[in-house]
Amino acid sequence: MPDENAPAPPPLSPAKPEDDGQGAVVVERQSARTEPPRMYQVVMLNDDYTPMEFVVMVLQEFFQRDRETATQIMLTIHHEGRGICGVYTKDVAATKVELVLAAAKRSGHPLQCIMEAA
Ligand code: TYC
Repeated sequence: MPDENAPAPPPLSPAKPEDDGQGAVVVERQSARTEPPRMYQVVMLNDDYTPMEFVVMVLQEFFQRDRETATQIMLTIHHEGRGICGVYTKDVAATKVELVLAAAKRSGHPLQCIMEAA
């Protein structure tokens, strides 16, 4: 049933002539509604060498997981081969992957982390 109290959607913005500074008038119509951004999941992969404690620390530090949740995610990765650390916009996901790989490299662990369209 339609909700009569719901606010009306914003009207389409009208085309607005603009002076382009070169003697021509440019008319542009902006689309009224912006699509939500595509989301990307950061996925961590299992290996036989990275210490469990390091993975838990990474999940707490870079993905803001509490210790219990971080441990659960780490165990999922350990048993199933991969696990989702979090879901973010593209730039944020890419930054998290870089941070994890840099931390792993600094510590001499082969931990791998990738991003995938969610
Ligand atoms: N399998 C590793 C071990 O037994 C632990 C581990 C968990 C490594 C998750 C990587 O993404 C990973 N030490």
